Amino acid sequence: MNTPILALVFLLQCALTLGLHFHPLDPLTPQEINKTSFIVKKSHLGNLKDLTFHYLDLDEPNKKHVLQWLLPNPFKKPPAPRRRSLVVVRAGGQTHELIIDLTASKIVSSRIYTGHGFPPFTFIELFRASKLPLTYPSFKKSILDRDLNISEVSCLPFTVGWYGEITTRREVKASCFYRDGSVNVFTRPIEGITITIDVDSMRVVKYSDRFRKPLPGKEGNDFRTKHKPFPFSCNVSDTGFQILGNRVKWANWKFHVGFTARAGVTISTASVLDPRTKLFRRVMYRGHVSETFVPYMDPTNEWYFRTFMDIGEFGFGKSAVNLQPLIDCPQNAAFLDGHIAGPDGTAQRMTNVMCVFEKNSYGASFRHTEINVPGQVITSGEADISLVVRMVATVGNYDYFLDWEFQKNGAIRVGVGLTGVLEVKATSYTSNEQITDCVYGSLVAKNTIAVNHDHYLTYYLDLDVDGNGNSLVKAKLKTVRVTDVNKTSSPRKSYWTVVKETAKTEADGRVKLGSEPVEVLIVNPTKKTKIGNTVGYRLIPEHLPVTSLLTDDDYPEIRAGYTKYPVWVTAYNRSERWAGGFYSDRSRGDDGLAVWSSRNREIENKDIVMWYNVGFHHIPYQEDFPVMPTLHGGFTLRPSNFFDNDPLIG
Ligand SMILES: *[C@@H]1O[C@H](CO)[C@@H](O)[C@H](O)[C@H]1NC(C)=O
Ligand SMILES: *[C@@H]1O[C@H](CO)[C@@H](O)[C@H](O)[C@H]1NC(C)=O
Ligand SMILES: *[C@@H]1O[C@H](CO)[C@@H](O)[C@H](O)[C@H]1NC(C)=O
Ligand SMILES: *[C@@H]1O[C@H](CO)[C@@H](O)[C@H](O)[C@H]1NC(C)=O
Ligand SMILES: *[C@@H]1O[C@H](CO)[C@@H](O)[C@H](O)[C@H]1NC(C)=O
Ligand SMILES: [Cu+2]
Repeated sequence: MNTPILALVFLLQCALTLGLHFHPLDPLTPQEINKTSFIVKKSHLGNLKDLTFHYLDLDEPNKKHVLQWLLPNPFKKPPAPRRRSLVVVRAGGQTHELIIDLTASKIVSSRIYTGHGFPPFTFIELFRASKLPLTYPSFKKSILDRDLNISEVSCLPFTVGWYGEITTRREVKASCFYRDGSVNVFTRPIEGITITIDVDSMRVVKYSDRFRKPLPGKEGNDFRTKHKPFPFSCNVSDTGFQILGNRVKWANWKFHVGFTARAGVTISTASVLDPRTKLFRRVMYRGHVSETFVPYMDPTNEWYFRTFMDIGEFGFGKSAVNLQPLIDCPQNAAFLDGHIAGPDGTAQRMTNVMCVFEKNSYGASFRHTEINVPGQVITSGEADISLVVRMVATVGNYDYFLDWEFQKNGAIRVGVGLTGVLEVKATSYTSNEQITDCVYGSLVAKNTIAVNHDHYLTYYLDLDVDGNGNSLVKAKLKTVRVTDVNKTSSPRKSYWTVVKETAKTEADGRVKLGSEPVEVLIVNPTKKTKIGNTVGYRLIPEHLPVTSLLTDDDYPEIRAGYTKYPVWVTAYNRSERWAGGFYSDRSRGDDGLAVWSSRNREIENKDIVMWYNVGFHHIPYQEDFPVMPTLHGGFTLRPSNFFDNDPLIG
């Protein structure tokens, strides 16, 4: 361990070269974002028409280099990985990928992307697309014909997916809603109209007005709370947490928090203290939500295309909201800002988009009462306090809570909360008893069908349990019959036992949960506990797994084939991060988790990545209107023979 002097040298070294709490995975600073766009604008691309920044993020340094740099060795410390940014711009009708070396202030690579799919939309594009219908003559006529007032119409651009077209362009389809004094825009769709917009030229390229449906009323659609936030004090513990730059230290955990336009919160280099050795041991190199997939189950002309990939098409970081004290985060929360690049490539501050707080579950993290010691009643236990890092992404109508929760027992819980307003469709029905045909959803209010759909939040989990070399183990519970030979010795006829299977290749890394009892573990086959068990972490889903019910030949399924299994384990590859592909707008499923996994690489005792789909089949119910009470899901990664005993006892 460092002596105080060594620690001081180390701190001075960091402070001098890089800023006091530098970490190689720190998100780009506002200065670095500005510098990147400045360099791009000065290049040949600066002369092209419509230079727009769609992606601007840290070009993640080589993992080996990062890990070496993080080793606590102040004298032999290697130079910090060079700061580089990865940029995707659109200019002259093409998609350009660039890598900028920020230290040398130069472009180190530049190429035109010619594959399928497009980068995320910018907010300016989405804003302009939302305003376009309001000046489009055919639309104005449709609104007038419906006896509606165009000043009270709001349109929203929806991404369109891919349905086998040979050539595609960057398109959105606008759906329009009638406010008429109401704040819940999404509950009053003007049904029957589809407006296709070419986003590059920002023109309406197709317009159809096929039918009319009654406009759902305003009654009962106000989602504003009538209650004041309840100020409470939760005197959780006196340990508290420390945030130094992007590094967080709390109880027995230390980790790094980042924020990117695409993923939102990222957790990196999470390590947990071993109470026996007093050393931190590695658990996870990087974790974040990688893609979301929200396909609606209505195949009709106005609805079939609604198969959203919110992270690749919009960005969860870009959609992050300012968190509200006492509602989104408790009184004891610390709020953190993030920075993203705007469409012009300059840094934009996103204030209070993350919060960090200690959470008291008001359960015990353990307890025991012992009454069998003569003359004594011995009771022990501890309050269950954990540390939560939270963000909320509001993507159009939906709001997603995303939590990373660090527990003193060594577990990491990932929590997802779904709330917001459902995407609804206008109908002439006012009572469920009138409905005889398929309406593709539930009548949740008069003239209002909430359409059936799914949500899949796919988590990227680069676990490095006690080192890089990890394996996937399926611990299967098998029923054993007590054989005739033993009949006389045991009245029992059966029991269950555990049969462990280690996955060899990526084909074994696709795990169907729920069809048989099985526990999924990521182990380090080269590390054992004192008494010889293989160290590992196991996955504990909070709900029965939800996987896609679409047929394999359906286009949304071709794009999101990775929703067929809840768990995937792949070989680590720095470029394989986004489950639905990097260019997921109008993607064709040719880049993405399912394709990478089909390479069938070896995954035994290798650097591996686990992917977990937190899925929801959403059949809407009346209580989901006008705003949906938060629905929770998630999973826990829990130490399993990682420690020598209960880390809460130490
Ligand atoms: C980045 O550029 C924008 C636009 O020029 C400017 O407003 C902002 O202050 C810059 N930020 C930094 C940290 O230099
Ligand atoms: C249309 O709405 C606008 C703004 O909401 C209002 O000022 C105007 O009077 C309305 N026009 C008609 C014809 O109702
Ligand atoms: C919280 O702690 C403060 C000061 O330690 C104390 O005055 C207050 O009563 C406590 N509140 C609760 C709800 O326990
Ligand atoms: C079953 O019987 C065999 C032979 O008698 C014995 O070796 C074995 O230990 C017994 N197993 C159990 C579970 O009792
Ligand atoms: C890493 O992933 C990229 C994208 O899938 C692929 O092109 C490349 O061949 C992979 N590299 C290795 C070493 O597998
Ligand atoms: Cu839903």
